[in-house]
Amino acid sequence: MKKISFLILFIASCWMYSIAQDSLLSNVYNRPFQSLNGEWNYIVDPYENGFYNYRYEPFDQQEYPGKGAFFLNSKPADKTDLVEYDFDQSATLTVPGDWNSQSAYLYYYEGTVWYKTAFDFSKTNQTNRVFLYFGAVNYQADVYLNGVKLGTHIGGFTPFNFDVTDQLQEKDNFLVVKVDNKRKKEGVPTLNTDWWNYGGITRDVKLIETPATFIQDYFIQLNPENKNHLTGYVKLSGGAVGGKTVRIAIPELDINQEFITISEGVALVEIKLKNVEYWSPSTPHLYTVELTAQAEKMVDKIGFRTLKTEGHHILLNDEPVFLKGISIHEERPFSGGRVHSIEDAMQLLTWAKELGCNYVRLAHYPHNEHMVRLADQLGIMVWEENPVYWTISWDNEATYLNAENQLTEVITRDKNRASVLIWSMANETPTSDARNQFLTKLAQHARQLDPTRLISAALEQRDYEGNPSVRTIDDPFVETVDILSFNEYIGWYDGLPEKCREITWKITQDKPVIISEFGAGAKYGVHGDSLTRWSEEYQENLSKETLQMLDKIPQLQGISPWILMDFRSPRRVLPGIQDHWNRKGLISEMGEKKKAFWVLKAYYEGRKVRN
Ligand code: GCB
Repeated sequence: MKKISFLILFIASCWMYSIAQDSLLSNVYNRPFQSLNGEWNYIVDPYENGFYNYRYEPFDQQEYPGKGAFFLNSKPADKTDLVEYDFDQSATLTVPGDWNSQSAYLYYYEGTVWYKTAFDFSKTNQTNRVFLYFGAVNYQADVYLNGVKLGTHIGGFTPFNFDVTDQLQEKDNFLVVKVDNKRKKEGVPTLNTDWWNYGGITRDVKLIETPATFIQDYFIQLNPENKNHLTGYVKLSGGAVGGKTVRIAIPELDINQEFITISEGVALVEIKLKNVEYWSPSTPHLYTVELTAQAEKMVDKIGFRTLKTEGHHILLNDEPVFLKGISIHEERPFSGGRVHSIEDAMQLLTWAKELGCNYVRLAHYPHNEHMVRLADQLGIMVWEENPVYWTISWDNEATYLNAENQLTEVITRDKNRASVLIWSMANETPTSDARNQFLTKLAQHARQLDPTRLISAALEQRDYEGNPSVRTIDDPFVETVDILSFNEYIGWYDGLPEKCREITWKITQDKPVIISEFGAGAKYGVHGDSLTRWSEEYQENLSKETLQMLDKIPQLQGISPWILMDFRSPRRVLPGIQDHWNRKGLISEMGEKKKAFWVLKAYYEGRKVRN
């Protein structure tokens, strides 16, 4: 009975995909591609002169836009011709990469920058399709190929693609992208955050070639109710997709099975397994999974494990697990800026490993795909988060749809990663009816797309019945989540470190508790006694006090202190200390370990697996 209900959930989830994401390709790192990374010409356009005519009407909605429209990449026809821009004479930025850390003039810039690149492309087979894929563009991208608008994407941290088969030429293609990172009240995130609003084409850009009918997406996971069954689906797109054969092979497990697509190109998958080596932090085994459909064959590396909660325990492969974690921003060590390379992801996760972590909270937005793929390989469990942060416009339907779309895109990208345990809906959002409805709807959406993961959100703690020494989570959203998580800053924003000794916790729900944040600011190399703000000693002392306090929560199943490395934030202005850096890192941006690093490492070395 349970198995049937699970299958129904999966069927529902593939239907959700066909409605929500008609063309987003998954597994882009294992498909044939041509990279468009490199040096792109750019024009800074604070007044959006290349987008609107002087009556403030968008050029791309005019029948005859005229030469002022930047997406046309116009050139003067002769010496008398007036064209007031020239991409080819403009400077270049490296793609992928944020603009703020590539040019001193753009360090604080928030607004529109136009990017342009040129390329040739030859298909390997004339009947093939070609997709133009962006790993992420912050925040809004308007994309034009050879003078034709392909579309607009909103949301700075998730992938999107366009089918460009009909627009592509063999020679002299020009691709123009208008990137706008202005913060907006109705945006996701909204105006106010505590991180740098890095603008630009921040992740890989590539042309991906597929056969006319192709594997768009698949979801292959262990059935949480049965450790010897793989359950999921493969979804074909392009042309007539019903009644087609899809083959799944896992050579190491002697699996080679065929399935037939039933409708909308979806083939439901049920595979019996024997002798599986389950994925876990101590055995991060990944199987090579081969998927074949029509003319296409692709591989992925997938780990198999079960995940559920039982009372206040988190069970990984039926064993309780304590999440020894650290929060991470997608900020590049040493040189600054947004992380986008495998090397940078490796540096951050290597530090997490050195700290003794088996878990990372990727705050406060979806990080690049390398992070989760490396986490799969390294055996690090992951919390992924939607950028619903602080004060979103809860009543605005477009804001909700934007948040839902960003969530759909990250789930589409990462749902086959064994490391991903938790989809977090939001961070520190103030309760209200509109907010509760917004988050509940979002959580329902996540569950429909992915019935195998746990749902959470970083909530807030407060006084229990007006008593400041007893703390609780008083938030209607606790009913919806699988894991109770909250941020707390007792001893930093709330009193001094020794206040931790007075606090007791009254959490009434029998669900696992993860402390999603705690911490203190310290600048590396600043020393003082344990009550001197910004000293390493204060941070060290508060870490010790906090860990002792949190250990008294009976349901405690994990922590992810704030934060692995110092990160840029325009909110942090204290001269000589912050200088636009949030200093709560256990490691400085130059890789120097502060005293609190060793406190947490020692705690993790001695930490029991279960409470
Ligand atoms: C928080 C936020 C985080 C901030 C942190 C801080 O609660 O979730 O984004 O950076 O506090 O440093 O104040």
